[in-house]
Amino acid sequence: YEFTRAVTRRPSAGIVNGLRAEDIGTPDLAKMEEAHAHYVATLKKTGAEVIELPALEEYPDAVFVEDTALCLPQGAVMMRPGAPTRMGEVAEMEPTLRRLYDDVRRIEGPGHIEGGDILVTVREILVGRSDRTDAAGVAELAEIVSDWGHKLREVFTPPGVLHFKTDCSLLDGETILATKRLDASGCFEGYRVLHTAEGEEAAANSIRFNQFVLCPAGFPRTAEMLSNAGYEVVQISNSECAKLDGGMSCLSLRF
Ligand code: CIR
Repeated sequence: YEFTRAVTRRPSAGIVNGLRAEDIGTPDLAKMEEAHAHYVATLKKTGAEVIELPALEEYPDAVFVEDTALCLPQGAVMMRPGAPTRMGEVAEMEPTLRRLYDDVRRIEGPGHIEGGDILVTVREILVGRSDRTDAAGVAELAEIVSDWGHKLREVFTPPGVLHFKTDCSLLDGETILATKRLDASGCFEGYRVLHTAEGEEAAANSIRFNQFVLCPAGFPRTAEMLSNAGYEVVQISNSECAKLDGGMSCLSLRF
């Protein structure tokens, strides 16, 4: 949760065609751009360098850069998205990470894995199997990160939930914010877990970035619980990304 860099990508007009589990309306580009600018400004306010990549019209979901790579201190791993329309986003991200890292590896397949299913904690890397991340993808990542001395543990994303991190986020070295439904799976044993408030499950996709916890706006009870627990909460509008099942973590690579 302590980072010196982030990579983001500006949303494009293509977002109207972004993937979604359920159609709850068309995202509005101007509103998404405004929220995105607030998000980037908040990351920058911590003193981190934010590399802002240009919009990509041809990939409707390209604003959700988190799914394209895993960035660790030792190197970066290019993902292999389970969503066919998102596969090309990985090659668009790779040159940027090659400039920043000496060691860049690739998930070659046949498995699939998306960054949204990966939660890096201080002690291990948790990867949730989901509709986008399969056993072969997890196994290939496990082999790569073991070269770098990391332990990987395979867990499960609840049915009907897009990504593992849709339902959880790391708050500090020992604390995780999670929905009750995900915590009930037992995957966070040994951690301190704070639950999102009832009916505010979408607040689980927050991020701790240096001194701030960036939370989607509109979940007042969870935001209050976090500030009472001592976290400095910044609420960012997520109305447009939410239409595409996206949240705070999806919008950046952090390292
Ligand atoms: C998708 O379905 O792939 C995008 N509409 C949303 C991706 C959200 N990414 C994330 O949670 N890491």
